[in-house]
Amino acid sequence: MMNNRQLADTFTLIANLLEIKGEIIYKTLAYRKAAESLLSLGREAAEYWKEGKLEDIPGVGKAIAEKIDELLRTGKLEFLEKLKQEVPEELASWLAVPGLGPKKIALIWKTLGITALSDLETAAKEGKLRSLPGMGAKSESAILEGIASLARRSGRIPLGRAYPLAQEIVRTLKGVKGVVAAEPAGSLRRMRSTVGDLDILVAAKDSVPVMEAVVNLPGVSRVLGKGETKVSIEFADGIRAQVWVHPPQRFGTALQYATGSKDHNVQLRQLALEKGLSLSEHSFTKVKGGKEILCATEEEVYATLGLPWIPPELREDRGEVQAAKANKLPKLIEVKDIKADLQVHSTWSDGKLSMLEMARAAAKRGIKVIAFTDHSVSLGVTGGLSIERHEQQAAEIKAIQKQLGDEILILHASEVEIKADGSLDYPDEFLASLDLVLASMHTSLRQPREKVTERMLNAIRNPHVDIIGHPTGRLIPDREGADLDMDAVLNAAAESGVALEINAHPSRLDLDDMYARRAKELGIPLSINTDAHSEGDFDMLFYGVAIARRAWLTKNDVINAWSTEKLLKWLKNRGK
Ligand code: DGT
Ligand code: CA
Ligand code: ZN
Repeated sequence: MMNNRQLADTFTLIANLLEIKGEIIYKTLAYRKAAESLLSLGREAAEYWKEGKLEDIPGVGKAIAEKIDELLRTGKLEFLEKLKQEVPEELASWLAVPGLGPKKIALIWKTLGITALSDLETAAKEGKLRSLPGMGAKSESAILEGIASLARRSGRIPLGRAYPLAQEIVRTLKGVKGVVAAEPAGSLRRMRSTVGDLDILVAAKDSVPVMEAVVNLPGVSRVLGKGETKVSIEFADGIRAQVWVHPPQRFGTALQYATGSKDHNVQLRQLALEKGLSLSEHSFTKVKGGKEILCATEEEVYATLGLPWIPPELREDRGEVQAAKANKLPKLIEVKDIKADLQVHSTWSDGKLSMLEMARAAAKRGIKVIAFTDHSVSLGVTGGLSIERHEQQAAEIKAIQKQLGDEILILHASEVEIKADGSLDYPDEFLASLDLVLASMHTSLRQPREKVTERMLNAIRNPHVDIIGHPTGRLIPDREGADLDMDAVLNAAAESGVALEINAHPSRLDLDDMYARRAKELGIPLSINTDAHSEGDFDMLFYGVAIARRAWLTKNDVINAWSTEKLLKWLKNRGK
């Protein structure tokens, strides 16, 4: 049965094809709205469907509900199938090329009769686009540059895209006859913020039915290679995956090997040799005599080397093997340790739900303290708040706090814009009156290094600022962070005592693990926040926690894992 992401992808595809077809924007909006709503929904649409309540989903009216119903019942949509006959599906992928809109796409397709992106590139190189009406040599080279930048950035896959896909594959493979276990491995299991490809490990005696199931997974467009125990596939959107099948009694060594990283594995093989063993993906072998030692679990692999099991997030050859040897692995933070969410938005700025709805959604997930950090006044597009509007928000907080009692504590906060000149969006007196101040940059991120660093230092040194939100401002996959002098930033943060955020949203994951680990070493408190704009966003918390684990953080290092008393005391010491 289709999940929310697949439904959303279907509606986005419809909207894109309709636009290329030349339908007025207004007609495509309902599909885009539905797609967006499905992606941020806290529950599966299929559950609403079973209850006959599809129209309860925000942004879903009668027409969309009928389409969801058809998709859930049949896995197909007659409307879309017809549309694809009018407008080739491949054209939708052209929309990802910067500088190429639906009108131009339709023009090129209709005059040149091409639908593949590679043909578009060839046509541009051959100078065939410049003579089309309304185009010229300039727009032709812009398209070429756009295709090139697309290729550059599609190099690695955002974890937020790869992770749900891997879960789906694993779920399907677990249902295949004879499969004992199926687990994601590779950089995805280590929870890197982007991954090159997906690696999936399956334990089964017979690999044939698994291979069969893999090549028949929904969305597979090509089989890149198929051996006896390994198969590589490519999905229509270019994502590649390899699935490895090993007998259950050898699953431990296989999973360990495929999880990597390569450098971590080199360390383990070295350690094995010191013990007179050679380690491969199949087993340990005694160097003398050649006797095999099989490991069904990873715990056995590490135990054979005299080590405790090392969490996958640490396996980057950054001292984890030495720490394991000395029995000094950190007790890594877990999702259940997180008690506070200190960056949350509501309808007071650009959030989708009211403060009451967001607070309830957070409380349902075990959160005890929630800070509403609606945007500040200069970020006009998000409905940033004037001081006057803040006063109204404060009154609403008071009222809903009464309603919620001790279910959850609400903090009146703000995500204050660090403006291009380094000043903050509100005067100090007002900042001092808030329960918490999170300062971030959203604009002019491409300032030169010195300027943007100075701007950040200014915010860090402001005694009213408690947390720096998504410090580098990067967006995965397509925007690099500001060109900050991170040494200067971290040193200033250590000095001022401000906390640095690990923004949990998979399009941010900012700070990333390396900086977060350096921050910890400098004694800087970290803050993991969802930056939720909708209920579904709260479920992205685990991505942020994973980055924190990759940074070796324990619950002491993260202010969101502190008791309410300790957190409030910390804020109080900062003058709140
Ligand atoms: P990625 O996909 O670029 O994000 O990174 P990984 O770590 O997933 O690497 P990948 O997909 O090339 O290979 C998956 C795992 O297979 C890797 O984490 C460790 C293992 N592996 C690959 N090549 C080698 C190798 O040459 N030696 C060893 N020991 N392990 C390897
Ligand atoms: Ca990989
Ligand atoms: Zn933000």
